[in-house]
This record gives sequence, structure tokens and C-alpha cells, in this order.
Amino acid sequence: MTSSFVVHTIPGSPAARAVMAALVEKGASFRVAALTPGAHKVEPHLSRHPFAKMPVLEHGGFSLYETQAILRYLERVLPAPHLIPESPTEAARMDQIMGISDWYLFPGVSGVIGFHRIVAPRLMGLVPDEAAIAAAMPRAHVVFGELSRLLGTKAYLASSQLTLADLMVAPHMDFLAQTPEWAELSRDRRNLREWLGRMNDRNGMRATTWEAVAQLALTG
Ligand SMILES: N[C@@H](CCC(=O)N[C@@H](CS)C(=O)NCC(=O)O)C(=O)O
Repeated sequence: MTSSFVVHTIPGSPAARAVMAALVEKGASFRVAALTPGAHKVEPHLSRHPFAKMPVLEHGGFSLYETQAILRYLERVLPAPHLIPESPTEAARMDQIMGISDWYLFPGVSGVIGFHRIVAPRLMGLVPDEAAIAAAMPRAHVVFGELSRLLGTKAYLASSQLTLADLMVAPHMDFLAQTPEWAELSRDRRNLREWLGRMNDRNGMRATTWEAVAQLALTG
């Protein structure tokens, strides 16, 4: 059962990394079905994901896309360790932060700065669009400010324990930490820097770096 998880992705996708990190944290094995750049926009991937995105999870005969839905599905089929807090307020914070990730961190910040600094040069041979990066910085400060405020002095974003929110946000932050913009964005947000350090020390993140996933893709 646990070895029947398949993640369809181009290695490097932060959304797919969240899913794979959750699988690792839950002690489940999985296979990476690697897509080449562009293959997500044509068949057979369009039949898996009509919006031409990644990741897609397959489990048995069940196919699912949308990272939040996949993470919550994994919590149901692999309940241990729990990655959704029991406490209603902590669970609500987790939901809120997953929403921040989907609506503000990914589309306006990581999808711009991480894309232009890392993905576009590495996968497409493009030069970073400096104007787009500069335009994303005000929004990035708001997102970083909010994540820092919500984290406060806790070990993890929504709780003292790891939750799905940490797994969703960390791959984007790890991307951003590799950009020159990170210094400005994290300078006055020591708690966020320390949280990312804690996340990057966990098995979930260690096992799912771009290089590790590319290797998994090769070995199947
Ligand atoms: N709402 C989707 C977003 C997925 C998404 O945008 N994934 C990115 C990679 S992290 C992607 O597929 N990018 C390819 C493209 O937009 O062409 C989810 O949460 O799964």
C-alpha cells in the first residue's frame, strides 16, 4: 500500500516537493514519474491534470491534483505522524497559512522571484526578468512579514509540531533562500530563517532537494 504512491512532476517543483516531503515525513515510499519541461502541457499529462500543472499523485487507481488536496488525502491514508493539529485554533492557523501559500506566497512571490532567479535560468536558459523581480518585492515583504508574525516564537508555523502548512511553505522559502533577494527579505526575520533551518534539517526536506528528486526520477 505505502509503496504505491506515484508523484508526477518535473524535478524542482516546490508544490511537488511539499507532497514528497509529506510522504517522507510519514515514512511512505514513493516513485517519481518525471515529466520533462513542457510535457505537463500535452498528453498524457493533460488527462491527469487538465490545468497543465504539477504535481499529480496516483495511489492505487486514484489520481489527484491540487497540492492541498493531496496533502490532506495523505493525512487520511497515512495518519501517522499526524500533520494536522488536534487543536481547532492551531488547525485553523494551518489552514490559513496554506491559503497564504496558495494565494500570496506562490503566485506573487515564489512564482515570480523563484521562477525568474532559479527555474527559468535552469530549465529554460532564460535571463532573470529584473523588473518583474523588483515589482514582486513589496508583496514579498508583506508575505514574509505575515509568516514571521504568525510563526512568532513557535518551532513551526501553526503549532509547536510540524504541520502540513510547514511542508507547503518550506519548499518555496528554500527556493527563495537561494536568491539574492533572500538577504533583504529575511534580514529582520530571524525566526523565519531559523524555522527554514529547522525544516531543511528534517528528513522530508533533505530527501526532496532538486538534486535528490532528479536522482529519484532517474532510478524510478
Ligand atoms: N494550485 C496548484 C498549483 C500547481 C502549480 O502551479 N505547480 C507549478 C509547479 S510548482 C506548475 O505546474 N508550473 C508549471 C506551469 O505553470 O506551467 C497546486 O497547488 O497543485
